[in-house]
Amino acid sequence: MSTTGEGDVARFKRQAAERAVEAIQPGMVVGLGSGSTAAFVVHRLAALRAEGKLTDVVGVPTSVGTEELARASGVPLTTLEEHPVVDLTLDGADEVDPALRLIKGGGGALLREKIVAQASRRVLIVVDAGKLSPRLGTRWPVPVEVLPFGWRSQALFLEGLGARITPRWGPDGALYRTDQGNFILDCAFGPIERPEQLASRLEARAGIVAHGLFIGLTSELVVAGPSGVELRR
Ligand code: ABF
Repeated sequence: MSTTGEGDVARFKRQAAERAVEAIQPGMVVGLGSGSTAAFVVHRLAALRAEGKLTDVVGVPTSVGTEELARASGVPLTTLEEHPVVDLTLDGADEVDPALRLIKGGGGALLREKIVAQASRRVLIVVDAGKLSPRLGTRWPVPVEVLPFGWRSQALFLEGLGARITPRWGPDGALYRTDQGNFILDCAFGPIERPEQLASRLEARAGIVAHGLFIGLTSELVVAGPSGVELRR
């Protein structure tokens, strides 16, 4: 019997990312996601550029971290101001259900990731098979980005919706700040029966800037696991 160790997960992420990069066509404006899987996308794109391929592709980064990685790798960047429509976005996820609904934001970049996804003609989500879940909320909390102003009121509101709240902390021992300077409340709802309904309630609340439920945004999923790399629509 084979086991799936840490090294295997990294390999699956790389394999899925490399397959996803095959969807990039010359001249495209490409949304560059955040996280370790999306980092494999940036590395692959940089390697292809070094071979003289896809040299006219430009990226829209979804986080300061991805922007820094792309710059360091020599991948040219643009902005949504210059290109308000993105041809294709490649991004990771924390949890994916059979309807290709997602939980994202474990890395804290959920707001920019959602803005870029909503600005994209096509969104390709790239994951290792360990991210697949029968029901969202089973294996990951929903990250909710809140304004610092009134954040404790938002925590009470979220508890009222049934969540167990963990404010996210940064490595400096202070509350974690997103690229926009906001806080994140990780909300463990348990398996979520109606993600659309929960998303609507979160979106109706002032002070909640973004949430990690990505619904109706995934065009395709590339998933890699012990049985190979698979494309799902
Ligand atoms: C981003 O990175 C996030 O939305 C998600 O939280 C995370 C996935 O991380 P990794 O690819 O490192 O598993 O896509």
